[in-house]
Amino acid sequence: MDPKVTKQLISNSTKPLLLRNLLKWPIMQWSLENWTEALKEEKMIFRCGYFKKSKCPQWEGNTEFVHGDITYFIKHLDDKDKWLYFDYKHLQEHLRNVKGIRDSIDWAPLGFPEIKLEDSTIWIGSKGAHTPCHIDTYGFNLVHQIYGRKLWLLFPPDENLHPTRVPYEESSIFSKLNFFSPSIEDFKNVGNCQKVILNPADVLVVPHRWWHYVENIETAISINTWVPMDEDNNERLEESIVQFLVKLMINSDAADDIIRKVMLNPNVEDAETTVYPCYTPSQLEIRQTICLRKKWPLITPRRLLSTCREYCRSRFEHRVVLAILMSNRMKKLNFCCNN
Ligand SMILES: O=C(O)CCC(=O)C(=O)O
Ligand SMILES: [Fe+2]
Repeated sequence: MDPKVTKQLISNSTKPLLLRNLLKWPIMQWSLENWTEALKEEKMIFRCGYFKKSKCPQWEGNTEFVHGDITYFIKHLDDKDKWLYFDYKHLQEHLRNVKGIRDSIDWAPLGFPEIKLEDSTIWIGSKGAHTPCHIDTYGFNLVHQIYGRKLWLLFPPDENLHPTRVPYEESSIFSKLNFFSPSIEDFKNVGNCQKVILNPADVLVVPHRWWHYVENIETAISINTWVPMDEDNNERLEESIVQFLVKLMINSDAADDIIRKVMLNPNVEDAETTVYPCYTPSQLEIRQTICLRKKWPLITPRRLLSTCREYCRSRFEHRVVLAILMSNRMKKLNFCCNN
């Protein structure tokens, strides 16, 4: 198929799209021995989880991190009690000089020739390694299975999978549901699941804001890229408004320690010095873990926004608030000014 047509079909897709046996990158010929040889000089960090029942998902903050290398990974592949995941690694920062990877990455057959190694992310995991169910806030996702098989469970954006979120967090919204060791009661109202098992050479298109739970059903490697969308600007704007209003609230005279605790992330001590980068899922999960452990409320941005609106209405001239909001928007989201 003409890549331009493929690009259109992918970009317009509102349901997951599975393209079987499509991409044939040279690194797909590599055996585990070839991977071991190619990565032997690389320092790696693995998320180490367990094959055990747990009430909550195995949040990143609860799992251990192990520094090692590919030989360590291979040595532990048959462990019965634990799994290892070199996950969510931007190739721009990791393995970028490994011979063969850069030249292999080619999203052109899908109509995205401009996407290179710098915009791609790699996931290398043993059987059982998984990513708790979440929504990626920005863009849509192209996933290419390189080695082994991987299970994907997908749900439409409006399915209630019990999102967890605290202010100042973006990029991902995690579900409280534990798909790795599920309890039946938690899932009694969950439906509309689409199950996909990815084989090498398959491409999965995950549309904007679809929930996904992902688990390696054997040793597996995949590479993906999130393609930005116009909608991302709205998401960023909403995030910015949330940040701004929360800051306004917690710095006001009316705010007491309880409001601060509820509104701020557990590890944000001082709102004045807070900067707002895009947080990585690891930071996000660590925060969520702390939040869950301390039994602090997890608030959705929408609820927070309405709470903030009420708060502002009762204390400020509405127009003043709007003006501040707009200037804040211009400052923080300078891409808005350029559009
Ligand atoms: O492969 C995984 O474990 C998770 C992948 C994922 O969440 C993504 O590509 O958005
Ligand atoms: Fe994701």
